[in-house]
Amino acid sequence: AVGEKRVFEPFDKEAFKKEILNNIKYLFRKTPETASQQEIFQAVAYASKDMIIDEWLNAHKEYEKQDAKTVYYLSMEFLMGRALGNNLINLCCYKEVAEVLQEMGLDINVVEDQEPDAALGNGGLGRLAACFIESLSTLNYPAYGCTIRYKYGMFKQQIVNGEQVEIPDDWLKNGNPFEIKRPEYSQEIKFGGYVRIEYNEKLGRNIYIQDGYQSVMAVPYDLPVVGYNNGIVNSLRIWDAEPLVQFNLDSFDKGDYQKAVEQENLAKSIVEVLYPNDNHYSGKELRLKQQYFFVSASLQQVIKKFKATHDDIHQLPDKVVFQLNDTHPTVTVPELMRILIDEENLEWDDAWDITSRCCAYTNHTIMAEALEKWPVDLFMRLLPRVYQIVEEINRRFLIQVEEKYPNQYDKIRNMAILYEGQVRMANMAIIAGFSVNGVARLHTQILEERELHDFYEMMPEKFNNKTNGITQRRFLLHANPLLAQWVTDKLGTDEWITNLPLLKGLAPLADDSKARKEFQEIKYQNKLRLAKYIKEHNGIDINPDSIFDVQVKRLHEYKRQLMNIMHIMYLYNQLKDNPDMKFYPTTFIFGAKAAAGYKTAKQTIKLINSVADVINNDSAVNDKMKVVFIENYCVSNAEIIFAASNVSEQISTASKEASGTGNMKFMLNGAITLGTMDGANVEIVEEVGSENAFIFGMSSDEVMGYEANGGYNPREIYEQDADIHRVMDQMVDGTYSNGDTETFRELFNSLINQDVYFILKDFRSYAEAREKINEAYRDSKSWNRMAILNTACSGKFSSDRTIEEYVRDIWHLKKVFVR
Ligand code: 26W
Repeated sequence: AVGEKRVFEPFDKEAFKKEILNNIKYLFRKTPETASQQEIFQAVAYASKDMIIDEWLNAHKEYEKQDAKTVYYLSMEFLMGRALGNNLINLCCYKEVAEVLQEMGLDINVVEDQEPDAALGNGGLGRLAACFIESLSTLNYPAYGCTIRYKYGMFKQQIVNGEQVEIPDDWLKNGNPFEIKRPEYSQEIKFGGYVRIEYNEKLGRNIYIQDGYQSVMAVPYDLPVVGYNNGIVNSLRIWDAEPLVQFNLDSFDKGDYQKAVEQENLAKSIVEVLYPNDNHYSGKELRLKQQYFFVSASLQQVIKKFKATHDDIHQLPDKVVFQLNDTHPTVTVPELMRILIDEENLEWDDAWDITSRCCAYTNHTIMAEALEKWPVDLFMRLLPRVYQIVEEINRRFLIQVEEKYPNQYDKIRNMAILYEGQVRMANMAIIAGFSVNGVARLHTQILEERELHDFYEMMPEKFNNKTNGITQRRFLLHANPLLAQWVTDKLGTDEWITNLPLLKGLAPLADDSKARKEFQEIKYQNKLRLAKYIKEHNGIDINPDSIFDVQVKRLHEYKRQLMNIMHIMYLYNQLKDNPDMKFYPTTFIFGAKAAAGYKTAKQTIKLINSVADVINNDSAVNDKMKVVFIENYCVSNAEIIFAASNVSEQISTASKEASGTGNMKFMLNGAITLGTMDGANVEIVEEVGSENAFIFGMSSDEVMGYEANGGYNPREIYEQDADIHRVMDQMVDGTYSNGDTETFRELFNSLINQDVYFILKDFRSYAEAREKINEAYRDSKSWNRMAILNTACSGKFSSDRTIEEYVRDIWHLKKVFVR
């Protein structure tokens, strides 16, 4: 068993039980019999935190002793999910704690279910950050994740009358047992005002002073990030905002009162809520405030910490690296310049050299609407001194461009930071940093050859690829204990937990009929678990013997959930016309949140639920197909869903999905990819072999070719393909809207006029691939063979591999060992 392998102190069950009982008593004045489930969760969480604290202290003592270089992963989002289960797993005492709880008459799954998800993120980018810091700890690297302590995380989704309703996520309402407040590291953050210029005799130059500003206090809380069985605990540092001066009730000074109210409001508003936009920029002032708030706080703290033990600031790049998770924290660049010039009194060239050797940037999307371009007037008003520095960075860069490409104005148009009244954050990140990376091979190639071609041509040495990955500790060991145990038994070792490529050793079992039976039985048990979840949460009965065909991810047009549901409408027509058609029973499962203001996405959710309503209530087809929309798709239910899936829908328009990481979680759990040649799907197919995946649709080159010519004519397909015609018409003839013809009109119009994402164009090829998959499932021998091979070939997609590549090529960290 996993826990027996604990490298450090053996786990003391009796002591742990006592600790839980004590916590129940001293925190809540209760007994296990009278405590609520939430209180029991808290008692267990605090007991586990006590196990973490020593390792946390120890690891940091060792970092300081070795003066180890540290990566600061700066991200507006960390989609952590629940902590308890994973902390216990990484402390190697999950089984033992489960036993302790059982002896107390408690079920560990029920206890875990009391914990709210820490949903400080939207989707892929935020979950990637969470996997990365977990891998960093497991691989013994000193690291901090830095972000905002949002009062409200990603909204909870309810479906009412088929429509998405957003419920605030009050995740801190019962407190957070794992966090520790660190008021001693508070930092003042200044907004607005103006810049006063003064001549300084000693420096022999002008100095710049921000005056008339408003400020807030950034107060950090630390969350432990436990490494797997290695005694390393890093921190996720989440910044809260507090007013600088507390209300002084004795003061009758009106000015003070006014100021106190303003500061209170500013502090409250900054950390109030996570923006629920994924892949869509909306130039909101408050968002820029959030960005500057957590970046400035993190940088100020890093510099103070560095200076406490070093006297030459020029050595900063030897000890510190900032990884910018997309452009959201790019204000790091001018803020670090500001600190070095205004506070450390460096000259520009010195400051620039240090800044560029400390900053590296990751690009996560080529979607044009995701690009952050702040209006200059807004930027200047909010961050007057920082803006001056942006201007100077831009001015100096354009001189270089002019030197290298005289009179080539297209170069300036493409690469300038300041252009047409906007501050283009991606350009600043690329120009300033020493590294620019994409998140899958195809994505990086598109960046180099197209989106960022001018930059690539000018500074090719900065560009590199880091194909994304996922942590197997959460997405196999915790999410799928049955499969995890099977893998350990078959490999005769549990070393895959920290060395995922060892899964390759399972490949021969694909040809072993006993192993295939076992694998199938595990999948079946996981399908029962998901069926139970769906029954409890959606009230729908599903058939565990049916194919579980699953698309779970953010709702976005480019991800083409619409193509999926239209194909289900098409299948339904076929089954109605031809009841004896050969068709293996299938449950089509969706999970997706739409950004609150994204109308097309919300209409798509409505369409999926409306189709589900009709189909699930039609007894003529119910033994063959069902459609389920799982409410509130999030990290905690994702773990249950991946484990239970047979088919992984990865059907984005080729070139649009930078990488995808859900695709990897499905693969790891033995689901077969039905996908386009997009993002990391390309590398998944390369690993598992094209005979073990179902690939369809246009290539990224074809897509980009059409785009260069202004698209294609979808109306032609509508006119010529009778099946598509019928499905399209059913969107607007009331079939799925109780006779109303307008509910889905906009979806219909967008398809027939533009079809920006080539849904009609790829439809036939998708239909063929789905038919093949339906056919393939009948042959359980070959299906389970494929499924085992998917798990066996998923070793590349561990975030451990990704992190080792970041360390080797970008961060240059050294492993730190404790004890
Ligand atoms: C400014 C609004 C905004 C918010 C979030 C713009 C862009 C984003 C993210 C970059 C969107 C995102 O999550 N991208 C996803 O990143 C994953 C991790 O690299 C990839 O696997 C996904 O393909 C990519 O869509």
